[in-house]
Amino acid sequence: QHRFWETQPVGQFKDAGDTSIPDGPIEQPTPVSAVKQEPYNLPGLYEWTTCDMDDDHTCTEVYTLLSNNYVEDDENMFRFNYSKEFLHWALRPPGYFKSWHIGVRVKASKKLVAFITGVPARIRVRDEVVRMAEVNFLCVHKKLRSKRLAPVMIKEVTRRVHLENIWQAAYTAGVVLPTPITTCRYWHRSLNPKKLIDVGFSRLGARMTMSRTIRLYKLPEATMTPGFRKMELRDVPAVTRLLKGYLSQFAVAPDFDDNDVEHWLLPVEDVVDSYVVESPETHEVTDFCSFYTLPSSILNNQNYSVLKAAYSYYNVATKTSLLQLMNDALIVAKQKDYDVFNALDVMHNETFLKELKFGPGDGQLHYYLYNYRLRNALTPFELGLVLL
Ligand code: YNC
Ligand code: MG
Repeated sequence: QHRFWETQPVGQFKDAGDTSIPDGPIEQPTPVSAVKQEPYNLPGLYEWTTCDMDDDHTCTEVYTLLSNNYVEDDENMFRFNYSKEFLHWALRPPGYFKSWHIGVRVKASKKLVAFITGVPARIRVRDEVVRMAEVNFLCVHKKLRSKRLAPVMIKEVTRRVHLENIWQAAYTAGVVLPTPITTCRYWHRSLNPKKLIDVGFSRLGARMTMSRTIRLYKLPEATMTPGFRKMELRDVPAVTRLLKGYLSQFAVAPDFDDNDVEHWLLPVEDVVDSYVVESPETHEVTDFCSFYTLPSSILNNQNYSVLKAAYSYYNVATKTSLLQLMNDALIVAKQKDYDVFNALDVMHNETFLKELKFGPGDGQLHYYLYNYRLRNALTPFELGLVLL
């Protein structure tokens, strides 16, 4: 029933529980010279294009395709609305390959109708650091769905990843495919409960009034931890150290160096926000938290068109409690006018979700590895990886 995925080097459902198959790569690499040199064939009306994300016009075309055709919730009330600035950031990390930013155009009109991307990453799986592609932004225009275009796009990105001598990938999806390494849930913390209820994102609880609900989610005006401030360039080495220490305990996590931290965690306005706690006495950086900005378009509402959402990214608490650190993250998100703060139940997030009044969402997020088998699924709290 997975005509395409059954042909791919991924954990197959039929092998679940088979302990005779070892963990690790499913297929061995071939010499790069043996990788297919020509792109896969597309249906005749379409052509491949490499999207130059430094080109403002191309970036706008990608933005427009995604804003009209990318991921929606199950009830089709909201659709992710990644900003151009976000796409520019997400697709150009250290060592990125332009050739992994792949579009499909209509030959006649040159209209962009499909997209898929990879970016390079070093991901540690248990004791092994593996060069991988993080594959994201797979999108086929609504009018071209169910025509088996997605498998061609996945094969083409795979080919271009192989051409860089990389043989593994990590990705997430809302759909179940062979075979998740773990399944996570999003939790949501209301910051602007009135708007969230008005647009149908949340509902008034049983025996709750609007004013009681607003009071329930009220936050202090100012952050509470002494020394809590925005992360700066000079904090990169300390943040890298904190992250390395923290992420080492998870079964699957990125292996970040200073360059990665500078790219992925240094604040970019309306894209990624990071805060550190600098001890007022020793000036040591002891804690760190971050979130990224991913608005959703609100479909079919008279009063509102955008939901402003913050997504918990990487957080490390050593001196401050994680609870207090995340409460400060909520406070800054509220100050910056976000409507909701979202977090997955990965890493140690379980320890603050309920206490800080996050509620469980419907809809799950499945994590996958390509060409790397893990015999035993992980629990979400063994996972140290957040993909965008
Ligand atoms: C999906 N999300 O199962 P089977 S997440 C992977 N990820 O194959 P068709 C998916 N595969 O089951 P459509 C998938 N969704 O027959 C569907 N599939 O084996 C599989 N939605 O293809 C599906 N973006 O073209 C089936 O389907 C086959 O026209 C059917 O296109 C699918 O970015 C899609 O949700 C998702 O734009 C493009 O529905 C379309 O429906 C769409 O007939 C809205 O495809 C947006 C959306 C997905 C977001 C994401 C991660 C993608 C990961 C892809 C896998 C990467 C593997 C690693 C490659 C590098 C390897 C190295 C080394
Ligand atoms: Mg299709």
